[in-house]
Amino acid sequence: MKNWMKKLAIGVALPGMLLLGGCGAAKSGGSAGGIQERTIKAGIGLNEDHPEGQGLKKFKELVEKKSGGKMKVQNFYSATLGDDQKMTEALQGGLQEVTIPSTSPLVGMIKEYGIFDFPFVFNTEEEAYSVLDGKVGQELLKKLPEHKLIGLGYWENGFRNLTNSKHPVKTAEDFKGLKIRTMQNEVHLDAFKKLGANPSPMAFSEVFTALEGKTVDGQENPLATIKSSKYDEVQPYLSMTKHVYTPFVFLVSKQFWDKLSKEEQKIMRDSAKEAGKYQRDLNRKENEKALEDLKKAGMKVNEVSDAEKEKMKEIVKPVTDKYAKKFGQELVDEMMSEVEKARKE
Ligand code: TK8
Repeated sequence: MKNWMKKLAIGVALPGMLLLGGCGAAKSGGSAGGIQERTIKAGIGLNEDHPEGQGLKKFKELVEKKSGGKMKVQNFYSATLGDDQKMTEALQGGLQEVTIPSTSPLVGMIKEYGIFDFPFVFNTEEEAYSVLDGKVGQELLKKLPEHKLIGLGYWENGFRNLTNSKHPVKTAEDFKGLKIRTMQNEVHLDAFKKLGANPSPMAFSEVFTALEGKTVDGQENPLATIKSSKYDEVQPYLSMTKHVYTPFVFLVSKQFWDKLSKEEQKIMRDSAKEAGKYQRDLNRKENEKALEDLKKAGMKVNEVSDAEKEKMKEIVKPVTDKYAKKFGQELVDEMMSEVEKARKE
């Protein structure tokens, strides 16, 4: 390069670099090829020891390896960057690059995500995967870009079970009068009301304190979360209600995504997928192990019979019928036929 050209190049590049220097993620990119130095801030609500935390660690390893160390991922666990909703907004505003929230608190933004909140739809994780990784789940990912988000697939939160400080929940009757924290989600709220409980929606990071201070009697989450969040310290009863399956959705800020080259986008996509497979496998194993650990920790665990679950399902049917209309009956039917198909396989 001739000297004057160099000077010109520096003269043009320098002010731009200074301007953008404050936000590591926002360096020049565009859809040309190549890999640039990038900083990716990734945050989740759960702890590092949770399978979601371990999955995020795997994602970091993969991105850094595939990019030859140029793309760096900084992980933040335990809602240190905020709760699911707050981090999602940070992605929309371009202030954070990655988060992996439960789909449930996103229903205020994309109502159709509420179909995953219908109780007793899935019996096994595999049934859920067939819907999430199939047409229904993939169509829902396409709704994200208009909300300034990119979805790279689904990880697993899992089947939720109820814990509380009052009594074992074995029958539909036993929900009556229990003050239960729910996610910020209208289907959950209405379903628990129908069961006669007294639900109160709350961000995840407030739950431990609310349980400890007895603001609420109980909460519901997958076993791995109950263990990782140490709810056994404040909740004597664990009832295996398995009433609903919650997916995580892997989100990237669209502002950030649009700056990435095709090659960089592929690194993100492949890493999210590979780490997602790892995360789901680990999650299923951890949910099994967590049950034993929670028993050892002294929680009184009870099973709920299929007949009682059937009763609970009947009770909440008016709620699912109402929301099926709101979210789109066709979409719900599609989900159900996917489940039927998976059940036969
Ligand atoms: C963590 C949450 C959590 C969810 C909840 O950020 O809020 O109860 O189950 O896993 O997404």
